[in-house]
Amino acid sequence: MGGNAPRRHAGLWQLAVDTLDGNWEHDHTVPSRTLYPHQWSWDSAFIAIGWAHVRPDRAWRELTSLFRAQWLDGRVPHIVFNPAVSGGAYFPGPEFWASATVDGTPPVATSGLVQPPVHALAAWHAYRIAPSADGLAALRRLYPRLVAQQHYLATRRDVGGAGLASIVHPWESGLDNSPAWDAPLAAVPTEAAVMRAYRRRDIVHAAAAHRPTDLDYARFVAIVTAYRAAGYRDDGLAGRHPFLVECPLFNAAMGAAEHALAGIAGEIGADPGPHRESAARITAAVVDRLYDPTTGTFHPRDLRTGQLTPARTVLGLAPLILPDLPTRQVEAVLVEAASARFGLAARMTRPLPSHDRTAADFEPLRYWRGPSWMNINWLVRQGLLAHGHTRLAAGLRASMIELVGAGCHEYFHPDTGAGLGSPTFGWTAALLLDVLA
Ligand code: 9YW
Repeated sequence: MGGNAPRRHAGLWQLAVDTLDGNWEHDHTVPSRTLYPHQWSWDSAFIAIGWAHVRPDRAWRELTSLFRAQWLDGRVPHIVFNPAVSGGAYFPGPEFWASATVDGTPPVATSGLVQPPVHALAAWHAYRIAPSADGLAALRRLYPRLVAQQHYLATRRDVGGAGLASIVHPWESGLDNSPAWDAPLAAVPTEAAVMRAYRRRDIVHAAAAHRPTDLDYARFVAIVTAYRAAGYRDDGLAGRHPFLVECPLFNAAMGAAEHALAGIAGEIGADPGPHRESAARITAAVVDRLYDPTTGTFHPRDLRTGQLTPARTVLGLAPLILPDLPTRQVEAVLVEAASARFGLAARMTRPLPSHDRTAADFEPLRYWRGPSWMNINWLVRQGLLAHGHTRLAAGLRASMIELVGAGCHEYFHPDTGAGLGSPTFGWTAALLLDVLA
């Protein structure tokens, strides 16, 4: 194990492997034993990439168990609940989501939301790390499910009618309390009664000052309540749902997934052509709908107002993962990334923060409002590599390795590098293995 780790990082490599091992749970890996004791969708994708380096069998089991919980409509739920873990261990738990009451749901309890579709990218990446007959068989099994996932997003979630998927909840972005959601969230009606009707579990395990606020949570719960009341159906969302946004990261992931599916299709003897066409359409729509030439970066579009949301968060850099992003937008994103807002450079001390460092609402300790996260930095690094910016990619890589020297924390103080949140976090460990290899 770890035979391909550079010797000078042997200690870090082992720490990452031990962290993944400690979080492994019969057929999946928990993000964190305390905060998140179930299976999370995009965590599993990132985690599979790490497993591919040391235990490829677990990479395939991870993705297979997640897609076993796929709904009949194609959605891959953002949480798959482990029935062996007490329902009260995480809020909102299985009783709150009540997935069993909805037609077309799997036997296991799940949430009704999705997360950024980074799974095809992960499956393709994992296979190229560890190509094998078992891996190929797993790709064959996963392919129709990955296609169904994309189909769900491209059809039922195309609320704006322009070829992009809408997210119906900030949790679907994966960046729950990003300042990107402040404007659309402010319009979500919240009754005081909602705030008293439940008890948060996250602040039992993590400092409240590092987590979303109570008001954020009240709105999170109110939006799920609305979606659940409509049976998690997507028809008519525009007329009734309180939160509808086209997110640049989510849609860039959807486009990158089509590129990955083209690769997978070629490998398993299916036709890559339709995936290439979908990829080109998604990239064009991301540029057309979410790029703002006045700021030179990408912004979420709030479908309630039709406006781009003003915050310049790290979400704006995510379209770099689209290999066919036009040069003009690649260059603009590089300018944004290299500005004082994010600090990308061939020699950089700290990885990218989750929010604009120069903004008045930058909060270095609070979750997605400032701290640095490994998964976002990993995605941006993939984008830099895809566009041939190897020196910047190397600078980012070095800063990521240095950061995790503090331990496989969930997120990190963007200036001091101090570890925050869970100290043994799954995707931090997994993506550390990938950048070290
Ligand atoms: C929550 C598990 C998840 C991640 C999300 C992150 C957080 C759940 O944890 O959401 O309770 O706040 O925001 O991206 O998948 O690691």
